[in-house]
Amino acid sequence: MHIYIDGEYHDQTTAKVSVFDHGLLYGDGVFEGIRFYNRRVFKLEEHIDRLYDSAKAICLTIPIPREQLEADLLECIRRNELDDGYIRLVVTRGVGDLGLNPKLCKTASIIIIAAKISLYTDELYQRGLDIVTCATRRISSAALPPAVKSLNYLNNVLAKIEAMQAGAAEALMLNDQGNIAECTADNVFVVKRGQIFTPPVTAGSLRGITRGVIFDLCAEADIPISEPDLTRYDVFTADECFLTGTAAEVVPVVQCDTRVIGDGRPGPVTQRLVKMFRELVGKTGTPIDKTPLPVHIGQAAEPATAGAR
Ligand code: PXG
Repeated sequence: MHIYIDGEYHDQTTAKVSVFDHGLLYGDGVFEGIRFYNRRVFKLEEHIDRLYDSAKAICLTIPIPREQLEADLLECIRRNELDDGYIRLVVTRGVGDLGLNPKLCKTASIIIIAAKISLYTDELYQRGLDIVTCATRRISSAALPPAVKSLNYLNNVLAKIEAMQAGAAEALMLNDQGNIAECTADNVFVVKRGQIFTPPVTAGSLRGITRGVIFDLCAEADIPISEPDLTRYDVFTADECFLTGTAAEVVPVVQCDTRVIGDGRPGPVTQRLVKMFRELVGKTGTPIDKTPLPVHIGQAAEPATAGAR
């Protein structure tokens, strides 16, 4: 594995960060999880935009321009010789003092890992997930803007532990008002009488890029979609439910807190969106391979020297 750290490549055993890195000491940093399919990076611009926005929101300067970061990311995938996979792009505050003050960290560190990922088994995608509501509430947006994809995932990790302890695949996280925010790394959608509903991002969810794709697909397929506040009742009584995320993609949910959703099988709207999503990821995205410069017919491939003229 070729892992990028601040412009240099390391293998898995030598790819290390300092114990003084504030990403480790304080969870001070931001990240993105990005997929590539069929040698194309899915929604690269959107992920890079979100990364720079997250960084800006926490006053973190990413030390290279976005064009350079994109080029480095594509190079990292090429070096790892993968056609399909997952990128973890991390920007930490960098090495500093044993104190919170981020000003003492001279430069942010950039890490790029390209690897394979599979979150759930094929069988779970076919059958659908069981989820449970967890007692851990989503951190209030007044405490930490949920739009910032920060290295602070303890809130989500605690929720995931609760789900695992209950034998469920995912945890449904509520906000301080008791409305649905999201799952631990996925946005939540319900289908009722042919319409799709998902919580507004102001309810405490990340503005997921896959969530955005669902809005685009709904527009294309003429499926009404809106963002009202949702409660557990809406999930229990939904005809269908599904989750979206870069890692999870689009995954059906068939049970929540022992209530069977719909007829207990992935529903037609979910299946249609899964199919549309699969088609989209297969045919769109930023090519990993460098595009060769066009050679125009009748034009010499080599530039003519002065003497030849
Ligand atoms: N909510 C949260 C809290 C997330 O972390 C999503 C929603 C879905 O967003 P996207 O943009 O991916 O549609 C996420 C995404 C991982 C992993 O390794 C986590 C995410 C993405 C990729 C990998 O657990 N979180």
